[in-house]
Amino acid sequence: MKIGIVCYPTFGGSGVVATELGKALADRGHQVHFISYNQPARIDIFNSNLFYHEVNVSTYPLFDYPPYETSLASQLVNIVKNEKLDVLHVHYAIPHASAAIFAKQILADENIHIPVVTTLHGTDITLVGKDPLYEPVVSYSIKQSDVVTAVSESLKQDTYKHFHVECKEIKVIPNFIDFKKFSKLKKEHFKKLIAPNNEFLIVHTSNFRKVKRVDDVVKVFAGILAQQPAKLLLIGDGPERTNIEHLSKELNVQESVMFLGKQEAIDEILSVSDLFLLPSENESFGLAALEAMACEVPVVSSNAGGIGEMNLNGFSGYTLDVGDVEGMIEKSLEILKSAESLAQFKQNAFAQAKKFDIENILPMYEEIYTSLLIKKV
Ligand code: GMT
Repeated sequence: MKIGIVCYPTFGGSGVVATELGKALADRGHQVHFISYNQPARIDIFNSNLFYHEVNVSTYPLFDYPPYETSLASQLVNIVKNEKLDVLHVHYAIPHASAAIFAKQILADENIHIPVVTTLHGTDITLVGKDPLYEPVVSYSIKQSDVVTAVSESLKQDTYKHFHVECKEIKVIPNFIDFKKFSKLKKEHFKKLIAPNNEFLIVHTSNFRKVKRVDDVVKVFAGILAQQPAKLLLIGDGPERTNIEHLSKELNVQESVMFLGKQEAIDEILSVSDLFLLPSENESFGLAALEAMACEVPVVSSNAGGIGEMNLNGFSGYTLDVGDVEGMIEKSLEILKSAESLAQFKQNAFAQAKKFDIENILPMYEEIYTSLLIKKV
């Protein structure tokens, strides 16, 4: 099959899911065309089934806001025709779904039928999408997509709550891990380097936006540090970083907090970590936590959105109410209280992550593409 994948090229979750899905589809013999404004992170250019098309936006003095969506729609039309694509799979509703629907309608005018699969990821629904500024376009794009998927049951319900799309079936296909490419590595020397006194390594990865509540990460860490020797590894960057630096100083834990910035080799860091914190205000799925679990790292998280569908309370870690810092400290210490307890939670975290093996999830997407192809004939 020839599949066009439209996504954000950034380190964010939806881009990672789209890229990993495309790579796995290419490994299975499909021809995959990534369409984005930059080459997606983690893409493997040495696979003969993988192609990358850059979306260019020409500027003009009149344009305070360069028309990215128009450019994307036009280029989708050309790519579908030139590459004879069978299906377009767009990740993140804004503006990918509406651009794809526009391209679909232009192509229909030329008697070319291109099915569009839209995967909703989270903030495209729960934060940005429901903004009245975007809502009508997002609703229309959802209704006009041939198939709509959401990465959790919680996100599916949020979509029905915020948009008038009751008439549209939304399939839940959870995010996944490709264990052949992402699993615990032997990095003992690395652990010795950052935790020379065998401190517990607590980790958090995000884009440091308000919704992630990184301040709670630092507060929970301060509570852990008061009881156990530990270090906090903060991976990622974003608007909250300066506040977090200040808070670390205020709580007098700055010596034990390491800001690692954006990292590609996250699996290497996770491989030496003991506990992952994800106290988000809202989280449709929490791929970062699943990646931690795949590297045998238990998770203490909030129970917001779809996190609880992935992090099983009392098994792979604990889920607590948003903002329950004391509870998160207590449960973190419970996991770390003994070598036996930590080993059990690590084992459980891995077992839980295994349920989201790409081998189980990828066929769900292939089934959708095939059903659309059959309809097309
Ligand atoms: O805000 C982010 O976390 C980034 C965002 C994205 O689209 O890149 O992540 C969303 O999609 C991820 C992949 O499906 C999910 O794992 C994240 O939970 C989701 N983020 C939120 O819902 C806040």
